[in-house]
Amino acid sequence: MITLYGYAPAFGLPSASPFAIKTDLQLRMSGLPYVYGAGGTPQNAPKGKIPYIEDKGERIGDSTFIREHLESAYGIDLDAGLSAQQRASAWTIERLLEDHLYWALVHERWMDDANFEKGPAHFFNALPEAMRENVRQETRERVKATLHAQGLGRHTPAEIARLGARSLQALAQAIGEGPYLFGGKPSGSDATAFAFAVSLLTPFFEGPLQEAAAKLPVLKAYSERILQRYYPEMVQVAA
Ligand SMILES: N[C@@H](CCC(=O)N[C@@H](CS)C(=O)NCC(=O)O)C(=O)O
Repeated sequence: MITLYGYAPAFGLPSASPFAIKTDLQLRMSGLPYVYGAGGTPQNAPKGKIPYIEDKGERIGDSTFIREHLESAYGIDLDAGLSAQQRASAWTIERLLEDHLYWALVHERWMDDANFEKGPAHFFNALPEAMRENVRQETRERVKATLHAQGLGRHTPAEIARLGARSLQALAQAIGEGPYLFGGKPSGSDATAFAFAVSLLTPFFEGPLQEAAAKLPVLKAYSERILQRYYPEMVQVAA
């Protein structure tokens, strides 16, 4: 049985991590049986990041490598029916979301004081009180340094918001009439698109990126469509 680590509801979302939401949805798309594992933290992960899975004693980190593993080990193709050009577009969309929009999301959640206090600051609640505040602030500083090294952190908040909004608009254009990214049938990159759409649409965090997402009805309709199809239990809870 496959065990998925790093997937735990937070901030009104299925998971705090869009990458964990992506992997969870790709597991649902694959139809393979799996369970959620307890204690999945970056510290325990093979690559120091969540999500990761354990399958028949093998631990695999990174959502893209997890997908590769599911497809090769179980003879699945989450992009079945897509042309070579569509597969290339799928990869391009995933890279836009995971390697660009993600960092704008991190900026909105970690660098905005109010969002940080109600969101990521709680990641450290389980630590002993004597060290909690230090680790919280050190981690926030580390995220700031990572944003600077990645490059987005060198821009002003308004510039970051502008770039992030362009990526969201590009995603909405790519979905277009839908119902899915590549027509009538969901494929692998819909998991990534869904993960980032819900992560930015949630009103839990406030800021220009959330506002930009909320202005794109295509994103909301698309997320709801995927929720209905793959997360009926959540739709029932919300109803
Ligand atoms: N390329 C990775 C990215 C995963 C990732 O960035 N995970 C974040 C949470 S959203 C994480 O674990 N960060 C912890 C850290 O950087 O220390 C994937 O696709 O799985």
